[in-house]
Amino acid sequence: INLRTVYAFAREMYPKINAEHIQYGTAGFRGKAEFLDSVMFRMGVLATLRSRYREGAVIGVMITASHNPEPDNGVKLIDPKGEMLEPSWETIATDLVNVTDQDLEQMVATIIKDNKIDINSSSYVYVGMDNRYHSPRLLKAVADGVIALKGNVREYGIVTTPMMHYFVVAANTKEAYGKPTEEGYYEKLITAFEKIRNGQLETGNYRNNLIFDGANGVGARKMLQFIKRMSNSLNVNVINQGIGSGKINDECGADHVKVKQRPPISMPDLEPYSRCVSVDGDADRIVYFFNNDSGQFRLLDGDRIATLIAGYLMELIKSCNINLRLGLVQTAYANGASTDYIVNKLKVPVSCVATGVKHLHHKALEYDVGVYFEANGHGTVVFSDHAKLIIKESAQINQNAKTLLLIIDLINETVGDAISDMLLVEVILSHKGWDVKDWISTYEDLPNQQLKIKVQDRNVIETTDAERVCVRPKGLQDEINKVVSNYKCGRAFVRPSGTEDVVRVYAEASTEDDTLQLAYEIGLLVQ
Ligand code: 16G
Ligand code: ZN
Repeated sequence: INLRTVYAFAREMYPKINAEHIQYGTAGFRGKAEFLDSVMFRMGVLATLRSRYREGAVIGVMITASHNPEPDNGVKLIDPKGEMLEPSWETIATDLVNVTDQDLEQMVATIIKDNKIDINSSSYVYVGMDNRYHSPRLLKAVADGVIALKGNVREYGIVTTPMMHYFVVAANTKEAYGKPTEEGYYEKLITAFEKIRNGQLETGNYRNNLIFDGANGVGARKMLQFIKRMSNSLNVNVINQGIGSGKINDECGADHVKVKQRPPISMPDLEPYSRCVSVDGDADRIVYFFNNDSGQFRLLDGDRIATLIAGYLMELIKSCNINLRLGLVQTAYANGASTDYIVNKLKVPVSCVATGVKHLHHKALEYDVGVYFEANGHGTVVFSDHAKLIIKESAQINQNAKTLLLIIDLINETVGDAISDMLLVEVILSHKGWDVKDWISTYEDLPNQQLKIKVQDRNVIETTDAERVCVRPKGLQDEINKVVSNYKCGRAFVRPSGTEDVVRVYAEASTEDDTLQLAYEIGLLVQ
């Protein structure tokens, strides 16, 4: 391969037009779509190098800006087992997109040499995108990056982020994980879901109807595909489907519902306590919500989903008479009441880690069965090989262990998957015969408040202990402690955002007024 081609390609078709330094962060590269062409081309190059480095294993590339507004886009690489890109390659990615067009050829050569990559070996890159109008253009740039290095590329078109993770794992796994196709994905989830439901559609207070807010994103399209393929196991009414004038994530979707604490636009008139869900623009986050009989909006966020799933799995495992270590992983944003409920009522051990999916995922792998969720609705469950083996053995004699095996099939273990999470929640609610009123009455959330504080340099704030303790600037934590001690059930922390140029403040206390006051006082300390 002549690296000159790469250089010529880049200069001719994907010149770097923005000199601003950008960094491969928790969400990969994100920004205004018009500046991303050269980034995409180079990520196609990098994915091909990564595939060759991993001896030809399939590497995934997902083009999306998730819950961001429509003008934004972004790109993330998926490693062979469906996990996020390895941290040392995040640094390589950052270096590669920041060099000038003139230095690109040299940079590629350096990456090849440093990592001892056989440039003539085979490679495979899978690429998919969300339904933003600039995504097809950016997908072509990624594909051209692959082709510049004479790699193989498979284009999936419009898919959810978790679908891309599924395709990569399915392609790289030798055992029967599922087919690396869109149909294979539907088939795996729907088969598991319908086997678990076993024709039982409504039990106790559980009703079979659901409003699904698709955020005008790809989740809406895929939900419609699910509905087409499901026998009547679930009646889903999809709103914000992304047709007409609706913009992705605009006044709708999981982020809007969680942050603004109100329903999305285009809601039909509903009976009180009707079950509704919102997913985000690329369908890797989900929250539930409803209105009660006084018309008050109530949210069932990631914490609620996590406690529901962990409690159910705990029960199921106990009923199989098998011994597996189950744990729940949260972040500092988890409502204190949820942690209290899961530790003291359900007796499930909880660990707390720093914000960002990769930290949660990593920690969850330490358990036999690790449930993890961020309060914003991103989460899943991971099962160790040991756990799978034990459950399989038990399934030969135990019906509940058989159900557990189906649950494993229903779960997208690689990453949070809004649709898979939703199907799991539906299974649990129907099993318990619960409506949303039953679900929300398991515990009472503490009032909580978040603030964004603009500062000169957010990185002067350094934290430890899963972001719950501030170690720098010196003395700040003592001041925070002093303020917090004046509030009943008070808890607060500050951390620099990983995605915006702000410091975030989180506060919770026993009353709404106290919470507002506490957040305000902590905000003053940071400013
Ligand atoms: C990213 C993270 C998300 C986290 C958020 C926090 C991934 C895939 N996404 O979107 O998990 O909640 O950042 O943003 O890891 P912040 O640092 O600005 O608060
Ligand atoms: Zn997302």
